[in-house]
Amino acid sequence: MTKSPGLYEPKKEHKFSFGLWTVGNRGRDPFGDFVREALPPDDIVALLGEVGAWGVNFHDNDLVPIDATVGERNRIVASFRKACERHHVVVPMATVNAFFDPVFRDGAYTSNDPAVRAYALQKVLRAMDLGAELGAKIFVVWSGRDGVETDACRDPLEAIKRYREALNYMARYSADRGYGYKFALEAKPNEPRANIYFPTTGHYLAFINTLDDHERFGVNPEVAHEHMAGLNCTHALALAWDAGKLFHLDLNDQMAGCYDQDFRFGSYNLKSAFFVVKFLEDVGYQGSRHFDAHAYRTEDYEGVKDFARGCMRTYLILKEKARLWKQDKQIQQILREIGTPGAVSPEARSFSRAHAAKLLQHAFDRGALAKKRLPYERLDQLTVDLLLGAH
Ligand code: GLT
Ligand code: MN
Ligand code: MN
Repeated sequence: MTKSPGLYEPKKEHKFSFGLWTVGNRGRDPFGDFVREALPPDDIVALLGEVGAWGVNFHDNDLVPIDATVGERNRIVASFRKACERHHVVVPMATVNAFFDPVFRDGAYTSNDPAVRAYALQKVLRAMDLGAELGAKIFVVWSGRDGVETDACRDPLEAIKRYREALNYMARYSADRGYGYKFALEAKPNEPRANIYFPTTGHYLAFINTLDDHERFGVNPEVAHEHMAGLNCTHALALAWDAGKLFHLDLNDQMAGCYDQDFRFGSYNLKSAFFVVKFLEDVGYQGSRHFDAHAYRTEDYEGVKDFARGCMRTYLILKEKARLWKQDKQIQQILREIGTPGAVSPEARSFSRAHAAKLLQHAFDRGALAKKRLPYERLDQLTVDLLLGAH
């Protein structure tokens, strides 16, 4: 197998992006304090430029402190814009932090306190202004704490209604300002609260249809969040893609049943990472390949660079593996075998009264159908061989 030089080098056209909160993550967890010093946003942009990333994303307060004056905000934005230009890094997506401050301890858009809900909305509008000023076209909504520990505190129907009102408001504001945002809703089953109202991508896909301006809304599936729920991320991506709703995505990794780990992409479950990449490349997904992950707490900033480079490199290796998978003769032979069970009769493909009548009369050879070989063991092993470089 010949590899062109630089095959695994990130290029702008790959659209790899990272959040300020990802490479800027300082390693604090519920049991231990910061292990890395704070890196100013402009320096994070320099780091991303150095490792070859295309884009940088942020929450409002990753860039502008929550209590900054207007003057401070404008100075920070001007300097950040210059850093992005200098390091050839763009801002494809922005989002809002409506979960960190204690004011959001009972959620943001679903809080029982109307003043908290209004404050959350004000914060979103300002975050949308900030993102638009720096060129963002996607606005991610991961609401964080819109959930419960006990359902005694709120009627879930009321929560859903409040959430809908907030999203409708955001879309109207974006239209009114001419921002042209596409909103990408990000699900997570739990953490930081026991149960989040919109726990999976599938929940959001159903909910979106109830929004006023529903064509402006799509989803931001995260590999780790689907895995936290014990689900298959590739299937979530497929459902979103099929609905025309795959506006953005968060690539990372996660052990099932664990806390929200946000590991380097492909670091834990390589095979599922492979199918994620294969899916995105097969369908021709054109959006950001955003890594919502952070380096192990044991690393310094050199290690953070290793982490960021690793995310992109693994993606590109898996992209190449996906190409090889489609060329592999043995794999393709099995795919042909399992995909051609004789002519597919038209009466089973689309309904008409005549088709249904014909279908109802047809005598199936159930025994023969049940005996047809499905060599998925071999197919999966060939996939494993290819991934491990043993083919
Ligand atoms: C936070 C969360 C992520 C979201 C980020 C965007 S913040 O890190 O765990 O999954 O994508 O709000
Ligand atoms: Mn996560
Ligand atoms: Mn995420």
